[in-house]
Amino acid sequence: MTAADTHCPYCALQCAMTLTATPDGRLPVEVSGRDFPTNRGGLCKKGWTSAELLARGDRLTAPLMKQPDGSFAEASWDEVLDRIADSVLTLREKHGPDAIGVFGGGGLTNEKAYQLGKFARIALRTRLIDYNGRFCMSSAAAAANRAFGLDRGLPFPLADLDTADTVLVLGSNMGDTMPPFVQHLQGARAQGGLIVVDPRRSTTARLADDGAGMHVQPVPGTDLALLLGIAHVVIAEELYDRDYVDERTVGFAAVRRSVASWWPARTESVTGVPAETIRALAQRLAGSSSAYILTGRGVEQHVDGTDTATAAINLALLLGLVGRPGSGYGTLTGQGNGQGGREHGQKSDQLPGYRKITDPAGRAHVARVWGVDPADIPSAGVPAVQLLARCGIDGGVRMLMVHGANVVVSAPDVSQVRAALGRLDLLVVSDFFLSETAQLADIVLPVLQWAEEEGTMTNLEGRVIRRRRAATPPPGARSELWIMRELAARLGAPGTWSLDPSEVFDELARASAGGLADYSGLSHALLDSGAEAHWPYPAGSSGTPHLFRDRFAHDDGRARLVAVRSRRQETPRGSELSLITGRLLTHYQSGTQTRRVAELNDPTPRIVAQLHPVTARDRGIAAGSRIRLRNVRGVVDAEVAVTEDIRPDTVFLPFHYAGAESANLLTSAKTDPHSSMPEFKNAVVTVEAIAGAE
Ligand SMILES: Nc1nc2c(c(=O)[nH]1)N[C@H]1C(S)=C(S)[C@@H](COP(=O)(O)OP(=O)(O)OC[C@H]3O[C@@H](n4cnc5c(=O)[nH]c(N)nc54)[C@H](O)[C@@H]3O)O[C@H]1N2
Ligand SMILES: Nc1nc2c(c(=O)[nH]1)N[C@H]1C(S)=C(S)[C@@H](COP(=O)(O)OP(=O)(O)OC[C@H]3O[C@@H](n4cnc5c(=O)[nH]c(N)nc54)[C@H](O)[C@@H]3O)O[C@H]1N2
Ligand code: SF4
Ligand SMILES: [Mo]
Repeated sequence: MTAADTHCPYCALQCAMTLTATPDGRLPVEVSGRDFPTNRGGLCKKGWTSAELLARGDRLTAPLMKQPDGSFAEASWDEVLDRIADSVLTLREKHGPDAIGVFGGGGLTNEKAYQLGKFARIALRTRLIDYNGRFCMSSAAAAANRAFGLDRGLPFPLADLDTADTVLVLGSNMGDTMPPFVQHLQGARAQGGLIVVDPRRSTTARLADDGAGMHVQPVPGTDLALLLGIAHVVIAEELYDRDYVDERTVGFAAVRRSVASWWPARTESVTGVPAETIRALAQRLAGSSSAYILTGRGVEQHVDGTDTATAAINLALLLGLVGRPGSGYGTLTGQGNGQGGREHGQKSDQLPGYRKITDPAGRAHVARVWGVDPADIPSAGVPAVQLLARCGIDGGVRMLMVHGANVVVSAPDVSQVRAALGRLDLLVVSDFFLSETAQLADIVLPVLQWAEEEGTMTNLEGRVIRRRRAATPPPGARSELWIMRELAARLGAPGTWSLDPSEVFDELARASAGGLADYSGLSHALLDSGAEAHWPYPAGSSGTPHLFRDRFAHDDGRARLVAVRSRRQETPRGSELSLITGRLLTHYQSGTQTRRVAELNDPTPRIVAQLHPVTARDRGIAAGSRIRLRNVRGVVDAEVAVTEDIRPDTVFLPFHYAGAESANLLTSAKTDPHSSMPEFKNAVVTVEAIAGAE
């Protein structure tokens, strides 16, 4: 047996595991947990069962081409690659390069994400690339960039949390979404200092029971007001850290003015959180010797998500938490490579190393590494929602390539997305299973799964880690590096297109040199030697586990306190309810992977809505019966779980299900003006019993 030390294919905690396979790499592969600072040997059920997917019979093993009758037929690689290249050349000739779009993913390795950004710009020559990370951490990223001049999920190693006495968790449910994370909250729980803000009594909120802390249950979408209210108390009661604010920040006066009118009683009237609780929160945070503020998707996936994350950062800065040992602010990245996936050029406005695509010096540097003229690098594209909306419209995108996303399940307002994809001349989807998006494709390209490839990922702490190959891929499947090289050759593209992930990494490292996310001191060999590798890791350095200790990344070294205002979001009227969406323990994202593992799927094979008993009674809805959620965008029928865990004015749906059970039939494609994050966590719906249903 041979063993490979690697990391889980799923979330950003990137728990360490060892995969043991037969010497010839044949299946089955065994999974065991491995000691590592984030998981300390623990894995959640998704990690334990991850290798099952390697052996699935419905794995894609040959390219597929859509037939006139709508069915798929297997095709040779030459056939599909020629057809894709021909389409690119024809469309480019007829409509210009922006007739072609690329949609990437935060699950891709750094090497693939880097190569995809380069492929879009200098092989396809389009400016239109963006990715599903836009749906994930973009609001927190925009807020951190604005405040600190740099965005890394956690600017400190996760293990720092262990000794905290207070942790304020805003809209994250890591008890379900990153179970091994919970061990890092034990210190705060022991001190009675775990504070969880969530309209739902989530698994994580429950961890604050029995003296371990507090669950604060605001009206959905009012977190910004709540944070302004806490900041009001911090300033009014002079609980803020005056020296820190003077020495390390700018913008205090404007923030003081912006929170002046958010006295506790007014904040209570908007958020539903009692005024005494708001005061107690401010006092607890200010009185702690070791406090952390963390945000998750619950507060970020809103049209005011950037401002809400900004308000959380303002609070952390007022209290002097950021960059100080034993305290901090951070956001939890989501996808396996949610962090690295956006540092190397998949984002519509960025080049490798987190460079702005509009920065002439950055363009010149990257152009040198790519072997092209800076003028040959296109300008900024458009963010994910806008990219999807351009599909098939006049003068818009005619061909879309999707790598690592299942947009007809996970994008907002999915009936529009489905219609848009249907209007394309050519949809090309790379995946290892026939996802719902792949089912709509004209061409499906079978690619490798995590345990079949080498590469690197960057976890929620900005730590760069190695993914290692443990199993032989099925004959017929190809690496995405190979697909890009083949297409680049057919398109006569400049540049080098290596198949070797370690060579691609070296090029990425050079391209990132001097950028904010500088990987230039890193290589596969260095990572294999066991080096701790938190970026920025410039050549000659030993990395940066702790950011902002001495200075922030703005030119003057100071953080920006940014005054933000609470604007009214769409709120329910009459008998309408707020719909919030989120995740379940055993499903992952659009479910392509986890719906295929019996142990993960069987607990919740169908969509179940959470509804408060009073709300159910008012509508004549019995526990376990079926209900209909409806708004202007769509209709979803679901089984109902009647539970006091949710506010009476709110209904919760998981978004892991496809087709008629997709929660995103109801969500809106309106986006945040700073981050272009859609409003996943707040929609208005009516809820009724389905007549005749048991
Ligand atoms: N099991 C599992 N784990 C995962 C994933 C998965 O799909 N399944 N996905 C991974 C990814 S990509 C991500 S981004 C992370 C996400 O991880 P989390 O951010 O923890 O996940 P969510 O369940 O989307 O949202 C967290 C909580 O936000 C709450 N919420 C909803 N609306 C509001 C609001 O207006 N205010 C507040 N304060 N809270 C609100 C929800 O009730 C929910 O409990 O998880 C990662 N881990
Ligand atoms: N309503 C609602 N919607 C949401 C959210 C929410 O909270 N509520 N959360 C949003 C968030 S945070 C996220 S991150 C998105 C995620 O949404 P999706 O983009 O749909 O995420 P996945 O299901 O992980 O899709 C990844 C697809 O790529 C495939 N895949 C995995 N690895 C690779 C690879 O290396 N190469 C290729 N080519 N394919 C690969 C998988 O099989 C899968 O089909 O959903 C967003 N949508
Ligand atoms: S917490 Fe995340 S990384 Fe860890 S085993 Fe579960 S899915 Fe994998
Ligand atoms: Mo995410």
